Amino acid sequence: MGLLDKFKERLSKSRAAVLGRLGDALPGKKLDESLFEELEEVLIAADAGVETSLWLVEEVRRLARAEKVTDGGDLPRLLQTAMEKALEDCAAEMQEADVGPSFYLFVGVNGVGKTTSIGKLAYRYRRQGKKVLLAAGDTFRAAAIEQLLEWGDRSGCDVIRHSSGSDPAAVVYDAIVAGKSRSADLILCDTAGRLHNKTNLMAELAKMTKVAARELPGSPHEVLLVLDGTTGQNALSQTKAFQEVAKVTGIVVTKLDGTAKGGVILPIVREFGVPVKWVGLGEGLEDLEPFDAAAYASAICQTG
Ligand SMILES: Nc1nc2c(ncn2[C@@H]2O[C@H](COP(=O)(O)OP(=O)(O)OP(=O)(O)O)[C@@H](O)[C@H]2O)c(=O)[nH]1
Ligand SMILES: [Mg+2]
Repeated sequence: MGLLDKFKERLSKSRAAVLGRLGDALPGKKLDESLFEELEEVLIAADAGVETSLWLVEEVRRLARAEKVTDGGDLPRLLQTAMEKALEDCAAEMQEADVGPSFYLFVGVNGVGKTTSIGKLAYRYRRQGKKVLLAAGDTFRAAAIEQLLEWGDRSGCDVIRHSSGSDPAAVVYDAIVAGKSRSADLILCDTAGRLHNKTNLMAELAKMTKVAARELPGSPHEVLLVLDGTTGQNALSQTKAFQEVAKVTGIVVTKLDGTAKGGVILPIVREFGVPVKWVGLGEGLEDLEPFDAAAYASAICQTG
């Protein structure tokens, strides 16, 4: 299945929340203020956020005027264009080290899909022929290390680990030493799920970053904030909180399959200016895809 088809299939509930709510009766309807108002309500209900929804409607209004379009049947196409514009700065490229391994740190609150996303990404990079090491930086939750070991098995990657309860910064140190001596291309580092108001856990994150920067200058090359797409607006407050304590360079939005809240990607990108780099579209090994703004906009706005 191609990327566009996969986005269309997995984002079908989010499409239903936007296009489905606007109704099949768009063609023939007048593209007037009452339809714009309806669009605004639908976008807000689909978790696009108030500010971004207003921006999208204004953009659609502007496009309609410029193209002298007056039929409701054109609305999905105009909305698609507006969404693409909202997401235009969203290049999914991952930053890489000039020499030595690239070190990527995954952060986020509990249960959002950090460990799963690491496993999927490891599998993807392995298939590209890259040498990938996993670092079991979640020493806090019981069974977190075993869970990462399992993903190591599934993706064919070694896991650097210490015992449960040990200092995660020491895991970072060892993973970087191992990564250098084994000529790894990538180190993907797990962390414990943490609430942004737990200061000790946030301080721990700072220490991990500091050790990485010291042992591997230029790292972490990416700090990826993982957000659960099913939590809608909550994802926005998490982004704000994590941005205040960590240099978030990209976002992974998980669990977009089977949720109607996929509109949340729009305000994340527009209001925080952080690119969404990856999206989780299911629980399988191959269900992490690079975020593609055009495919996303098309999946939300096009039927058939
Ligand atoms: N449907 C679906 N489920 C997902 C996706 N990504 C992760 N999950 C599920 O979400 C649950 C939590 O995933 P984890 O990877 O353990 O989350 P975590 O952030 O590491 O959790 P903690 O380590 O407890 O903080 C698991 O049951 C995953 O299978 C996704 O893209 N789609
Ligand atoms: Mg985890």
